[in-house]
Amino acid sequence: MSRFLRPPAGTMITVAPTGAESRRADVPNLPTTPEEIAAEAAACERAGAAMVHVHVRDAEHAPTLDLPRVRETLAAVREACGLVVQLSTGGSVHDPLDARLAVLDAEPDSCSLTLGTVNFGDDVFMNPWGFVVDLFRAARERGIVPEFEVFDLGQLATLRRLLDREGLPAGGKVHVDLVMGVPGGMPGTADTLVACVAALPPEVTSWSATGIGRSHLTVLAAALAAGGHLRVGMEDVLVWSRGPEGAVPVGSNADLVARAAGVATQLQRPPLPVAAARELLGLDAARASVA
Ligand code: KMH
Ligand code: ZN
Repeated sequence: MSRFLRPPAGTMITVAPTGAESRRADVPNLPTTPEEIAAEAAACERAGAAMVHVHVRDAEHAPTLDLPRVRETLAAVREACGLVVQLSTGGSVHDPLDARLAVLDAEPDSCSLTLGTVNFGDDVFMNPWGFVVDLFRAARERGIVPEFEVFDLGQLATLRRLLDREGLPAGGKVHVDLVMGVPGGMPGTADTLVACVAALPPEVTSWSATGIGRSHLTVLAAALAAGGHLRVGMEDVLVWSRGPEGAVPVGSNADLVARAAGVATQLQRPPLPVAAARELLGLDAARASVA
């Protein structure tokens, strides 16, 4: 329980601006072009984010893992801001495993690494054990730091198995993101979050939480209270508030980051600067391990 007694002094805020699920036709302010994603990332850095979780879209705004387009998007983000760049290896539920692995060739600072297969709405998000191991090894060979995405509590047992068999990732830090509230995954409730935190392997050096859809604010508040970091963004939530007048849509990713930063600051866990996030994630050590 000691991790509850000494919460981290700051809050690392990750923004996930785009995702693979929402259609631009339905969400006109969803950033999808390299320029839009880069500009949104820069605005989010000013609002308090330290890392950006990037999904790439093609010229028709559809999800793509096309490597030249991935490289172009990453280059635009790096040109526009100093955020830690995390590339999604989850892609969309329709992407083949080999293409999801190949995005590491774009050399992001970090990559998502989901620890198991999960129902995902009416679809299935495939992450078989062999793929988890391949992705872990490929990231370590390249000095890329994985963020372990956990959609269900049982996936923490898979993290235990992975660390036992493969050892620590590049850089030696172990960062977990609890993704809560996906239809098919664990619910986005405070008691579920606390159960996950209690089940984190001792090698875990930091964790964050992401509340999908209606669970967004519950998970944000619970994560801060339990000593975690945050992920917010239009990949995860498109409704800013609900009231008698109906649902108010999210204005921008930077609005979501600013709200999270404000709550974190009120709780004396202000946003971590990028340099502190790099240290937290072991990025420089990871890079040095392959230099
Ligand atoms: N789009 C989801 C199927 C990740 O980025 O690694 C998977 C996802 C997780 O978003
Ligand atoms: Zn994602």
